[in-house]
Amino acid sequence: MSNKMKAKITFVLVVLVTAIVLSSAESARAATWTQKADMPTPRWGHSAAVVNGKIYVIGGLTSETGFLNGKPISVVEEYDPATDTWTRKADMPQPRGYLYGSHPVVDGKIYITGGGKSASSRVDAYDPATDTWNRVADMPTPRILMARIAFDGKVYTFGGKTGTLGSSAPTVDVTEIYDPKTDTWTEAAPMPTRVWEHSAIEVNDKIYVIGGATGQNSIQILQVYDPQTDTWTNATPKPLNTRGFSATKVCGKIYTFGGWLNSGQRPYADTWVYDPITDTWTQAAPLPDYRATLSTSTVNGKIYAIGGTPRQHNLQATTTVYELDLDFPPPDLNGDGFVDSADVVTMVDHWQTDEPSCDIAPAPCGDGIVDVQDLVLLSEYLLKEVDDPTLVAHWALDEAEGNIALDSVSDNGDSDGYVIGEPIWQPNGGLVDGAIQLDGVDDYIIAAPVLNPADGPFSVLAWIKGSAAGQTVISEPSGANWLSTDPFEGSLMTELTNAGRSGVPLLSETTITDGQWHRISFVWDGSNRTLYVDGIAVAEDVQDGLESSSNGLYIGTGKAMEPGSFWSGLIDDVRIYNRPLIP
Ligand SMILES: [Ca+2]
Ligand SMILES: [Ca+2]
Ligand SMILES: [Ca+2]
Ligand SMILES: [Ca+2]
Repeated sequence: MSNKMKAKITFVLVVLVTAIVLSSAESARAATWTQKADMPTPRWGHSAAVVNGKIYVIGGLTSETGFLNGKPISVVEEYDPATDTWTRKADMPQPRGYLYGSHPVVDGKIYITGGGKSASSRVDAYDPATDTWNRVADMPTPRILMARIAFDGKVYTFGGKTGTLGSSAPTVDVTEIYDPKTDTWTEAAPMPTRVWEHSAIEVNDKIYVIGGATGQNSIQILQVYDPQTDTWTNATPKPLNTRGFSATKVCGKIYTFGGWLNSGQRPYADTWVYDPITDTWTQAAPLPDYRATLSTSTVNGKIYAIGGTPRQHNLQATTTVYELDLDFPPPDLNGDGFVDSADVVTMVDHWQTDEPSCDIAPAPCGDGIVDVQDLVLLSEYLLKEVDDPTLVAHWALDEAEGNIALDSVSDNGDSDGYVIGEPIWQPNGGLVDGAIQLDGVDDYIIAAPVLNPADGPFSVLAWIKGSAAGQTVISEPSGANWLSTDPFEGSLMTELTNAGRSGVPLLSETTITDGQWHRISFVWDGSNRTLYVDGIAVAEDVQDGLESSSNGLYIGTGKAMEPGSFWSGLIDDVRIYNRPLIP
């Protein structure tokens, strides 16, 4: 170890000791929805914007029977999440409904584009600092039900409907951009697929235009606009096609809530999360109630879902405010179930880098640099029980008898393993408490599927002690060998690879069948796959996706249970996380 590194670690330990003494943080909590103070004015089809940590809910429609009968309103209400209080602000100059989603904010001013019952081209700017309204240049194309987003000091608007609201109102493909500096509009490349009741969110300089409807029907589509090149591409659409949903972003991921399949259908409560880095969708805690045409806003990493309608007919306007407190994992960076000195060393190894799993502060999204702030936050978790929402399965293998290997994560027993072939439990012979000893002939454990490798970044880890090459630690029945050894040297390898003919196994040159305990792991971070042995990366390559599979898992035999693929030796503490680790 260099003197520089020693100095770093010494410094780190001083910070840690100080932080532990001062710390009074609670342990991690689970993702939960909480109902907050009702909005004074019930509404649906409104829109919201965040300025200086406060949410401004603007316009929308009141309860009426029938979609076309909603009455637009001009009411503006400010919600302060810090105090859970509402304040009435200056009305819009004219009532407007059919807005949906978020209003763009540029330089602290909120821009309300179009809307109305007949499509309007009017644009008003609201300044929360002075509680005043100011009309600006009209949009070229009068519209309702468009998507809009602020980016790089401009307001981007996409698609929507023009004319008078109704089934015959034409859907338009226009991309129109407003520049507040010059008070002018310009046109950009139109949307490849014209949609309405969609949403737009910007992440890393790309604008994701999600879902919506063509004609009367919602479609599965994710159109991506690049403002730098004025070009469109398609990405993986949300698995559930919806319109009238709402979207917001937290820590570079897009969260979408509710919406409906089509008019006349009951709204969904579903929450779908898109990760632009991996181009994958996952589900998260659903809304507490069915909602369409709601607004969602993010303040300090928490999401506020406001108003909207729970019904398909007789569109009842609501006043509800639900807060989603997201579930961020504890800084157990190496995935051993503890936050301790090993994690401190990992953080120090990534000091002054932008390693995402170490960049935890300021919570919840980090700031692109691993520094003292991150270490102080890590120290708040030291010596506390870790409740990790990203741990999706954990077979401790601490049993003393029987044919069930308990999964400590699932509370309904769904992922408990069935132990076959009469292997020998070793309650005192494991690396972490007990382990299981397999005979290399017909012993293995089978478990239900816990994670689809195609769904997003994940890590799989195990302690092993074995002595024969060609054997497998973890595999998927009729799928891939997740962690196995090559038949010649007993080096760690994986068959987890992308779909199609370009997929090849990843082989290390590190022998793990030397009869010693080794911590072996596979990590896919969304763009690279890496094999680790005892904390050292032993093989890595670029891999932008992994093949979809959900057949379950074998522990201790190969995907086809070939003779020779059965593990002869000990296996302990098998863990699967749905995030990338640094094992
Ligand atoms: Ca740890
Ligand atoms: Ca940081
Ligand atoms: Ca046996
Ligand atoms: Ca164990």
